[in-house]
Amino acid sequence: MTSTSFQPDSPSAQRFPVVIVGAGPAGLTIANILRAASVDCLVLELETREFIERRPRAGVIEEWAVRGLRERGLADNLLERAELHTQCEFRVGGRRHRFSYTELTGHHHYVYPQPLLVTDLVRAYADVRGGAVRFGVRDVRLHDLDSDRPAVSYSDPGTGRRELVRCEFVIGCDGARGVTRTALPPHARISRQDYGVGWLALLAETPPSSDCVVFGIHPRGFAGHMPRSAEVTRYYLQCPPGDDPESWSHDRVWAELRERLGTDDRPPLTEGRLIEKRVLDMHNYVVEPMAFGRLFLAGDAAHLTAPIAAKGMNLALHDAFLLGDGLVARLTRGESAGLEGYSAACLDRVWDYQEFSQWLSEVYHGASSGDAYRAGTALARLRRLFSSPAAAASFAEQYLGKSSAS
Ligand code: RFL
Repeated sequence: MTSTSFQPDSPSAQRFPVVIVGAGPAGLTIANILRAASVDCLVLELETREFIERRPRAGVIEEWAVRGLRERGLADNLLERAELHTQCEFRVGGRRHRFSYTELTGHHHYVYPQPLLVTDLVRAYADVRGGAVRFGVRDVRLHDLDSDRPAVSYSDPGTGRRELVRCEFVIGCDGARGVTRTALPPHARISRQDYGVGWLALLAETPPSSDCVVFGIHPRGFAGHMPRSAEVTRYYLQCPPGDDPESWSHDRVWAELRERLGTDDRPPLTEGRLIEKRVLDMHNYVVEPMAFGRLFLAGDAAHLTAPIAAKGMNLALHDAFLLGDGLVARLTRGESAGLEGYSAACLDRVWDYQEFSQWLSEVYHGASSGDAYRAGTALARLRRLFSSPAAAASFAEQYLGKSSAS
């Protein structure tokens, strides 16, 4: 392992059975599962609590994930406030194609903004269950991962001192830019895939312009419309990777959205102030296995899926349920099967969702690739989706996350 031994500034190390690095959906869900079983843990988070409770990101949550949260007492607000989505719409060549996945399957999506879920999870963990968390920590480092007594050190934001925490398990939930992935041993395999496109991710202070998610397939590039709430709508515009968000003025954004999402039989989009504007380079990676000795990775730290099919947070929750339950079994009953099977059980779903994202990416981006062959096959996929009940059923299953065992 690339972890080191370390002497802290403080004379005595803190002790927790589990240290979780990162307070996103994955880390906070695991922390809640542990606390509910009276297993102590410490969550170390780089940002402030206010920041993570406002950070806009995901919105679409799959039914099995909500069920998992509900069974763990973590979905009360979500069930009260989330919207149910039952259909989506493809706009191709100025024509609209409705896709009612609930009609086909009886199942739906929940839409609940990620910052609300994170707020619920922090409250449940820190305020209700009294769990330990340090916000604003700096320079987290992992130590002695190849021993039975690993440790994590960090710089305390208040005192500036380096603190050491001894533990039995280190849980890396620090997302795509975290530090725990840098402690992987050389035999860890990281598979990567780059779509070669960027998405300008936008949040607009405006009500949705349609009652459902809309995918615009256009020769100028993909555009997406994702309702988030009555006041806020997420939009996406395909752009070159690494594009400067500042080159996208308010007028340019709305002109491009109107062009790529326009149809003859719908009123124009309702414009509004853009409250988030950032370019995401569309790429994926998967770390295999997701566990190395006493280090376990979960969520985006272990695997990134570009937000093409809205799968990342769902995968983070799936990992969290399995890892939380596995840690509880090990630490309260001495049963190791859950932890031993953790990586393989997660990776089945991870690869299933990766494959679907790749399929969908070609549908979104083929038409604007400049390659007539790719454009032709992308349109063939869409025609099959709109005309073949078997293709439609298969798409609905994957879109809803029903294809993997839940
Ligand atoms: P997170 O949420 O990134 O949380 C990681 C946490 O770790 C902290 N951290 C550190 N803490 C301590 N020390 C360090 N060195 C640290 N480095 C980082 C960070 O501050 C953060 O608090 O990871 P997690 O928990 O794995 O959750 C993953 C999800 O956040 C992610 O997959 C989704 O947001 C992806 N995603 C979507 N997923 C869905 O399932 N449905 C969607 O509709 C959806 N839409 C989206 C998305 C992601 C997007 N962006 C911004 C990439 C839309 C967008 C625009």
